[in-house]
Amino acid sequence: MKLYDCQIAPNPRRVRIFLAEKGVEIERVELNIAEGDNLKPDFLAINPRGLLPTLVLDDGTVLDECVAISRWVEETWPNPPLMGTNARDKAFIESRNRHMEIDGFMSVAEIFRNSHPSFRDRGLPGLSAVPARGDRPVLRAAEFRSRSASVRRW
Ligand SMILES: N[C@@H](CCC(=O)N[C@@H](CS)C(=O)NCC(=O)O)C(=O)O
Repeated sequence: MKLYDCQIAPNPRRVRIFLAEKGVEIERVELNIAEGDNLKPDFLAINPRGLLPTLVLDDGTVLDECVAISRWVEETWPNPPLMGTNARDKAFIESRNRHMEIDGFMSVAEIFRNSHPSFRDRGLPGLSAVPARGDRPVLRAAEFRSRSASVRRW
């Protein structure tokens, strides 16, 4: 089993935090996104999306997406449970995770990808940046930030 990782990138970090909370060690292969390691043919043969984190299981199954990898870890090492143990908690955690990803993370990623020159042709290989039209991603990120400050804690 191998986890394709990148120390400087936020999505791989989410999985590293999840693994640390679980106390689970997985062999890691460090790729340097800044140098384009993730866009080289060797890695694109593993994950054609060219995105990290990517986990390759012992049976050859390739999992990408932080939440999918975390789900696999949660089911494989159930303790301590991090994704809820009953219907209410599982649904609550899933809903908060989607708020964070869709409202927060994606809007910030759109701003970054469409405005930072280093990320012109990144995100998905071959898909170039589209200069942001209007301020919608900025407004979405600000809305998420203000809503998060007042969200009910559990
Ligand atoms: N939705 C994906 C996002 C993965 C993603 O965008 N990863 C970034 C690092 S934070 C990446 O691999 N970028 C490669 C690039 O920009 O070339 C997930 O949750 O894992």
